[in-house]
Amino acid sequence: MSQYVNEVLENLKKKYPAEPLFIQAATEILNSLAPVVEAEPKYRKHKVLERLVEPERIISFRVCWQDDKGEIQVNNGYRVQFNSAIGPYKGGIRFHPNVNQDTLKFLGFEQILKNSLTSLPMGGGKGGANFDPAGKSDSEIMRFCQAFMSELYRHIGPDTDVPAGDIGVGGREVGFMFGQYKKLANEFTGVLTGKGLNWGGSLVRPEATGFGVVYFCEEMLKTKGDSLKGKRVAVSGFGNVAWGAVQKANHLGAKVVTISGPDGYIYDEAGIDLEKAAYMPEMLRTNPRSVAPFAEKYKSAKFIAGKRPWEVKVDVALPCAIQNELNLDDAKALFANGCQVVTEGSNMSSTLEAVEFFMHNTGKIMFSPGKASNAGGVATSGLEMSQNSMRYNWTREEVDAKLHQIMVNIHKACVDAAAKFGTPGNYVNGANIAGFLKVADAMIDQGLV
Ligand code: 2IT
Repeated sequence: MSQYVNEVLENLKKKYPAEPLFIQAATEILNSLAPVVEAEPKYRKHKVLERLVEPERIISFRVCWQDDKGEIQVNNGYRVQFNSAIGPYKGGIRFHPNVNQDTLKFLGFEQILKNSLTSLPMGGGKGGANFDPAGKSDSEIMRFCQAFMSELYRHIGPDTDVPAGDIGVGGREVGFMFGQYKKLANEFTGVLTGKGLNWGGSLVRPEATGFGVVYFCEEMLKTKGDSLKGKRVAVSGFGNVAWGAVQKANHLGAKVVTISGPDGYIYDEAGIDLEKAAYMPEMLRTNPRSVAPFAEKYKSAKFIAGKRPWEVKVDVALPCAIQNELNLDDAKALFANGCQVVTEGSNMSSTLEAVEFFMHNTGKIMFSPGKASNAGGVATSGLEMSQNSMRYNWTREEVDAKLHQIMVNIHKACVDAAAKFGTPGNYVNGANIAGFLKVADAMIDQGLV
């Protein structure tokens, strides 16, 4: 408990009653920081928490475009430039119907600490639009991306703010946005990451988030003298993160028995192997709202409509879909079924109640928050930025080795910080504290700006 933390949180709740996701993220993070701000009065003196919870800048703009029928469409675009204490703003762009300022503030806040954990020089930011890519033609996607970038380009730059992909934004969208930025700025620079390999992208970036999740999970199991080999794994989602996680889990000898979509989950007792994983991106392109086609293509797979995969008996759970996809009942079900480790792949996969349940059962079930275990995506974006600056490309092996080492280092940073501040084995506290310290000290070093 910390009076300082409570005051800041109470003020935040009063000020932003319409931002439940941001308040959820802030509650989890600030509560973890209580022992740090109590031990070090300088953070209170410099009002670091009050400053940290306010984005440095939020850009909110209109995006007008024309659909294939010639109808005019109007969407809302945003970029939350949250914190630049340790580097240019960095973070993805999400296109999803439920995107609003609250969503992007929660994601941007998480991103500050995540990027700090990677040990690369990147500040925290996030952007997006309430645009639904489902069912849109390539031309519609292109026109939307161009309209979005026509406004955003004036606020970003390779040393200012470097966006990337997130839900609804992959290689195709990054391509269209990059083309429009280049045309408007008359510059070919590393202003976006997740670019195509022929025009400045990095090897391993597409699969990096999922690979990193599984590398992190393997490190967690290692602390118990165990490994993923032979484990039964439940993955949720079937997008970019889930796709990488399924592959790497297979590489490390695990058996993946589930993936999921907004409409239900796939249970495949034969295992979702590398060949089946290759079908996931195709399914995503065809319809990002349904995982059902997987069961039509593979006879061993069953589609369970309207449910989430956490009811399946597994050793390892990797939530890789979207925020709040794992609630208290799901956490209890996993625990009751003997699940040993939950490694988040999506940002804030678990509700506050589920996180509290996991923290309460530290020692009996291991749990890591997305900001630590999914940091491999943005870390590899950082590696893409380095390659762009050097005008040089590393090989697949070089990038993968760096990604792996970064995940090992993040895991160690979390374990060490958790132990140092009195909650050994608590990855939530460890991640929040380790991420915070670097940013907070940089903010103090740089004065009141
Ligand atoms: O949530 C995330 O870390 C991302 N969407 C990736 C951000 C990035 O800049 O690569």
